Amino acid sequence: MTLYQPFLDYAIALLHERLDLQPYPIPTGFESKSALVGKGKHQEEVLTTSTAFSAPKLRQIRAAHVQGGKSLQVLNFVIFPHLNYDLPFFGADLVTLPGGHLIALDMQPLFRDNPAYQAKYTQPILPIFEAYQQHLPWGGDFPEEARPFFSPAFLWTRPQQNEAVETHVFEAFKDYLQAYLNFVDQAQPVTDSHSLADIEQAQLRYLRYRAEKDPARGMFTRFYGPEWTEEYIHGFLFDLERKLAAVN
Ligand code: DBV
Repeated sequence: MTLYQPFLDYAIALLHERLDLQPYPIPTGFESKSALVGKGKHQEEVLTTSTAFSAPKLRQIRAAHVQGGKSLQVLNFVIFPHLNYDLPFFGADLVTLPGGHLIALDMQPLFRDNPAYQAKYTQPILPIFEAYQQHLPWGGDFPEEARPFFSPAFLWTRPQQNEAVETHVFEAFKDYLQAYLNFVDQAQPVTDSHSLADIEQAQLRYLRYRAEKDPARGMFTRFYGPEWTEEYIHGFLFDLERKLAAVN
């Protein structure tokens, strides 16, 4: 069992329980990819597996799980709502590298500085955020240009111990995901054309930023080469532009 497998198992079970899940296509060759990394007794297999679903209000629910031994574990899990809902993105970036753990967990807003949006999608999460923040202190520096994409309930932390990940981070992940699914239950479709245009712009802004600045690009390129990596990023991890191009 690897560090983030219980997170993924929990998420999939909860999603099945609460949503009408449909399979979401994963491009051929990207469901699972492995490489041997390092030399001699440091050699490790690094396996990246992908999981994806859609649901009535959610365009893409997807996970990338990287397993490369004790000091290389990553679960990147993102939910992209359909473009006719004002729902935030669910974003979890759970990263373990030789230098330690790096945890980012948030309901990433479409409209960061809009008070009505914050009242709807951030205020209800703040008590959860505050309950965990005392155990999981602020993780320090992160890219200034990423700030608009995170809410005031952004849980950003660099725990020292595996145990903190297995306990506090896991509980926080469960609470954020449940709270997100409550928002999904309540969400009503947006029909006003101005609002729809604003949502599409906000989704594209987020998606372009993440595809362009993907912090895993270097790692994937080292393991699997640049062609596989770019296709994985644009054809699966952050695929909205491709999907829009395909229908227009
Ligand atoms: N990050 C991803 C995907 C990953 C992934 C798809 C599948 O978006 C992994 C893998 N994140 C990953 C790795 C690192 C980080 C770091 C491997 C470590 C990179 C390294 O140290 O070499 C949140 N993730 C980070 C960082 C942040 C996030 C802030 C530190 C980056 C830095 O300091 O430069 N989540 C991440 C992020 C956004 C988000 C940047 C922006 C909107 O939602």
